[in-house]
Amino acid sequence: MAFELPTLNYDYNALEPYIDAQTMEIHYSKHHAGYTNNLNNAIKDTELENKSIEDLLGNISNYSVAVRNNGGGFYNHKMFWESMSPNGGGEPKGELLNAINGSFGSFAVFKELFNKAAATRFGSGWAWLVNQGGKIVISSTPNQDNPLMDLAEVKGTPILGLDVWEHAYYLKYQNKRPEYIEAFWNVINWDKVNGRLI
Ligand code: MN3
Repeated sequence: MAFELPTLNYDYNALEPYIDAQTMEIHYSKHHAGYTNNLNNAIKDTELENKSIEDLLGNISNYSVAVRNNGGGFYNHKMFWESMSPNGGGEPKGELLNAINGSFGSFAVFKELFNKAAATRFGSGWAWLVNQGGKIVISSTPNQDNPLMDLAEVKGTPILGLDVWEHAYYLKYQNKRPEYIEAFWNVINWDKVNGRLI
């Protein structure tokens, strides 16, 4: 069964001014659609066709570079779109806030460490908040890798991811990745992130 490009639950301009409509349109309809199509092509007529995306990623060291790059791209972007909302921003509550305070001491420290992970990932990649059985940690990965992959340095279940590929911000922010990272905090859907933890 082929993977399908997930629906975007808001308009391309819904996250403005933080993420501009043109970037959203190209990112979703070209990049994410491309990863989805290329993943399907990479697994077509193979034994991988009937596996879940989680199953593919969890055993990714056994598969081709095409499955790794496009399977990661398919999963990561789905999660990324769902992690944002026009009504997002503010601060997390409930279990997630408890977990953040437990791991990092405060929301402010967590934000600083996440920003640093996103800003210092060299080249293209992602910053993550990762659930390791109730304890949450921050990590980053290159390319379209993610913490579900068996070859990830920091493994666990990603509950928040930030795309720091240039295609995610260059039209609006050019070389100013830190400004894009700062803008992201205004659109994070904390209820969704909290729901992934519990
Ligand atoms: Mn991207």
